[in-house]
Amino acid sequence: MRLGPNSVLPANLLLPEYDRRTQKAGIVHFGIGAFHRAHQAVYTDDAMNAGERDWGIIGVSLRSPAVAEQLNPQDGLYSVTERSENGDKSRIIGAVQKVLVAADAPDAVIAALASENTHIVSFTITEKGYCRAPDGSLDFTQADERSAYAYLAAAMRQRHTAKLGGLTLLSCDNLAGNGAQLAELMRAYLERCAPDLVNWFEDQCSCPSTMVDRIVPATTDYDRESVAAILGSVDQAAVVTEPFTQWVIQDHFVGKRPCWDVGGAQFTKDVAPFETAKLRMLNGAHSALAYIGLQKGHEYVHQVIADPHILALVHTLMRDEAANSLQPVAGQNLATYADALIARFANPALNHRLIQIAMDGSQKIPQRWLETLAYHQRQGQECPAILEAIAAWIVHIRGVKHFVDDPMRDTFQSLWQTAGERHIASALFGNGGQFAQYWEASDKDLARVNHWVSKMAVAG
Ligand code: CS2
Repeated sequence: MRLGPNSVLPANLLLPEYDRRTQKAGIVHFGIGAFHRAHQAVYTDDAMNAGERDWGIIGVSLRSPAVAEQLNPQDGLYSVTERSENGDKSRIIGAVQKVLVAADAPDAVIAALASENTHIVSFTITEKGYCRAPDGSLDFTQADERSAYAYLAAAMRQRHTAKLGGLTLLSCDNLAGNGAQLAELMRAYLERCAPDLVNWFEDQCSCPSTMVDRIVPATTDYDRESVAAILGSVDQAAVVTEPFTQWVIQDHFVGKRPCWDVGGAQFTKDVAPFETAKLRMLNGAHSALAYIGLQKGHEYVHQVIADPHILALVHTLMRDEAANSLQPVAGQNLATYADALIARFANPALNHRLIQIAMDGSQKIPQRWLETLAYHQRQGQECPAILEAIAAWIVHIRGVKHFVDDPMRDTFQSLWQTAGERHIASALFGNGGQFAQYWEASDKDLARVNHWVSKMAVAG
């Protein structure tokens, strides 16, 4: 039996405590993958369990029907299972009302965005979903009529004409200054495609920054089976996650917002210290674990962290390199943070695949590694751990051992072909290199990376 409103579920399971049928949808969410379902949707469910109303979520997938096919037959219901050494703890989330596939139902997406009930549009579209050119500006070859920007612009026009209020656009992706970036990119889109809406957007809409954190491995068949054993129903939209969750949100909303703080979210004036620490320490270490671990033949994060050499490298990367590039604010203890991250990575029950983290490195490494490298370069300091990680990434993007899932895959293939093992690091990070705008490596750094690249390439 498939999970749905009529499922008979175990008595100890936490269920939505509000009448789902009478809730209006206050949120439209782009990119309703596992991360959103294990994170923002849970905070929204908590808020409605605490008595808030009309914060139902309409999920949007831009192209793929997969999540719609998982969730719609279940009336939007799904389970979140927290998995640790101590076992599994599941609950049912009722916040999601339905999923629209924009490519199939563009007008329904625009209508949802333009509805007077909608106050917040949130995003987990991954780094590449923002359609940025390498210099960070909007790339109009990607930002076409199938991008989130086009649906937003069409809806903004309707809201403007109908004299409805603006929207809060809430980026929940791992970008540095994600709100500010989204504001820039949206404005650039409007300037070209709907210039008469630019002022309305600037006056009526806001784009708060957020730091989101929860490790959510892609759901596997094994996960779905083990969750079915708990629920007594088959949940095609099940998500399995770690117990830890964190959400820090810049308190800059143009309309109403749910009391996400009842579920532990923090509203604050300035997210940057939390966001930068998370990107450079957690995500920076994650990417290093992924590329180095894959080189060494590992499959999961917890396996790599058990390797003493890599654990030492991750300590150096987090403490000496990432944390030392940050200015902690009151209440932020970066040493404790690093320890907590290592403990989370070591969760043996989670089975977080390295290849999942290795995806889209071109979109991730600027904010995870290169900003840290550039900071220390200005101070005249070295970052041996990140340099070793860079070498592992360079070997990864050659695509010999693993498929390179990255929008710059073709560029990387041809760079490797023309530059070869001896010059590839320079083609990427040397003067005029692909990523030199973020960090231009010194000759000494290049020599170090080259040394590692040839060592790792020999090791296979
Ligand atoms: C990971 C993140 O896949 C990745 O690149 O580093 O998804 C990470 O698990 C989350 O940011 C944790 O909050």
